[in-house]
Amino acid sequence: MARSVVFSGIQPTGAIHIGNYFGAIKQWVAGQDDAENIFCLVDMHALTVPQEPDVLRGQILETAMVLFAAGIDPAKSRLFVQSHVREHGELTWYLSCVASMGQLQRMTQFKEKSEAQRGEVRAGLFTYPVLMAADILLYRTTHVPVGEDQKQHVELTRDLAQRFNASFGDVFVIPEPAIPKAGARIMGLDDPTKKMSKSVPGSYHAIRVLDTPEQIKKTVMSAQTDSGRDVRADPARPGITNLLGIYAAATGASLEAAETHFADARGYGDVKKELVEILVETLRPLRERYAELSSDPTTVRELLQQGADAVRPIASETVDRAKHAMGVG
Ligand code: AQP
Repeated sequence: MARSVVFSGIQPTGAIHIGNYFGAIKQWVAGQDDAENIFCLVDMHALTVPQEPDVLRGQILETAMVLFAAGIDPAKSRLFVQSHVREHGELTWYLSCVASMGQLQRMTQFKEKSEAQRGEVRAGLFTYPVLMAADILLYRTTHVPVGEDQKQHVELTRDLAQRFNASFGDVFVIPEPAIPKAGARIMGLDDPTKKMSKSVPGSYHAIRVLDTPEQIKKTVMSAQTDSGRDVRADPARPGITNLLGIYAAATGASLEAAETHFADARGYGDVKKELVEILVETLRPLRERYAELSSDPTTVRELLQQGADAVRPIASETVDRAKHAMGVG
């Protein structure tokens, strides 16, 4: 049977936090032997919202180092930067001649994000899902691990691929969304009703994987909690539910097991103290490997070039086939 090809992307839009780590990166590392994995630093996607060029450049390298430090192994998986493979932009054009405006207007993420850009909504934000479709289709991807919030974009990718194949012949593999099991959706510590995000400012919003033990302690101890002392997951008490979710994600326990573990806790303070210790220890190896890698950025840049060199021929062949099928090139 043909091996699965799994494509995953991450935006270099800020410091990687434990939501990215527990929700995605940790699972990417664990799945490296199960399929052919392609990991892409989607820097072109990052440009759909304003970025400072030098800051962005630094974030691309830092995100790569975090991924290698977390255990992405260049001997097993491909890790590269999207803009290093020109075919991403090229296929986007051909697919955008198949996509309809109506389809793109129905994307809920565009509606949400364009609210934030009120006044000057960028065309790139509108066509972002077509670039994402190109990312996926270039590599004959069979599976795309995505959270619920990105599922609509994978459906669009499938639709574009099916439409293209129906009009021009069998060029694209139709990918399947793979919704990860234990949906570890980590919320902001300053506001547990909002998803933890790289681009949300504020020192007490996120725990970054490179935070020092002191920073982790400060952020966890300042986490917003709810009224009452019961250590129990409950949608009406998002603060403690989030802390229990982080504990569960860090230890590999279920949410129920986390509740049982803290059954004798005297209040939120006990939970927070233990959480600090667990997070510091869980993230320690990553932080140490990052320190080694960051002393040798040249090697990391070389690894990224090798990743791009390895995937480019696949991308190039797909674009050539698509162009030829459409009657150009
Ligand atoms: N809070 C979260 N909990 C669980 N998983 C999360 N992911 C992101 N935030 C959480 C997962 O991390 C992977 C890479 O994310 P991305 O950079 O491609 O997209 P994102 O969801 O937009 O990430 P951020 O941190 O919220 O960044 P910004 O602020 O730039 O938008 C994805 O698999 C995502 O599900």
